[in-house]
Amino acid sequence: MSDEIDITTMPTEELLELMGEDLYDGLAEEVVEEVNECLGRQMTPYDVLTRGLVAGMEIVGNDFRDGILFVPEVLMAAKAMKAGMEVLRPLLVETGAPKIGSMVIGTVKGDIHDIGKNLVAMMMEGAGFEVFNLGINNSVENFLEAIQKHNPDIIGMSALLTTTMPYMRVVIDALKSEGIRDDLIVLVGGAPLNDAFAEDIGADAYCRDAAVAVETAKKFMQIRREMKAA
Ligand code: B1M
Repeated sequence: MSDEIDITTMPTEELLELMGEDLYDGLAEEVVEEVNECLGRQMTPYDVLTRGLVAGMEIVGNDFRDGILFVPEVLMAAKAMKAGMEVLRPLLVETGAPKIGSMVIGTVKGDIHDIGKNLVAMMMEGAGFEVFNLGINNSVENFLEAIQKHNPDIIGMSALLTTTMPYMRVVIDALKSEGIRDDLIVLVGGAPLNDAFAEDIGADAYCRDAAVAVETAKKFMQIRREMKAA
């Protein structure tokens, strides 16, 4: 569709709308062009991400829920989203700041959603954290192994399904059994979660989105530093 349109003369609001439509249609090449055009207009990578890609994916999510879109179409949209994110990735993770902490992050067992988790990983890197991204479908053993290997300050878990979110409790219970729960900051996120769930399973905090994850991680790191200094 965007082949026939000159995106360079299009007002930015329309361009963002088109990005959402092309993401919906799974047109990765067009999405990449539009992301680059937005960046060329001096939009911040974060704005392109949230006002373009994430907004577009929200519409995909609604239509998936309502039975208008099906898995193959959503996969195409996810591919287009990832292509756009790849353009933004170096810009979001670029930081001259010294490392302020480290994080192991993964999507829990049974769950293959990774777009939001990857976004969190990128934004955390951009904020100066060293991030070890375990990918999708992670068992307790994967998390424990990564914790042993990387000795992180933070463990982040993502779940997008109501059927997989209870697995976060399994991981936290394993941390308790291993006697390492209190050595770690445990942050959880994903669309079906909320504050009450996080509290109930014994996480330190629920993070609504990637920006909140960064803020929360920084806040907990600060508390940690103060406790160590005291
Ligand atoms: Co799926 N899917 N999906 N899906 N999918 C949802 C989650 C769903 C809500 C769609 C719907 O019905 N409206 C629904 C879940 C219903 C439920 O459980 N309540 C659903 C379903 C049912 C399924 C399948 C079961 C469908 C099927 O096979 N019949 C299946 C499950 C497969 C599995 O995991 N075992 C499935 C499959 C898929 C695809 C493979 C097609 C694809 C995933 C591709 C991929 O990730 N590589 C997919 C997609 C794309 C979605 C939707 C449409 C979009 C998710 C997304 O990427 N959002 C989603 C609908 C929705 O969420 N509204 C849906 C964009 C992303 C930026 O947001 O992931 O929320 P999000 O991440 C945010 C925050 O949540 C937070 O920060 C992120 C960035 O701001 N956050 C964290 C996330 N993780 C965090 C971790 C942290 C902190 C914050 O750690 C500290």
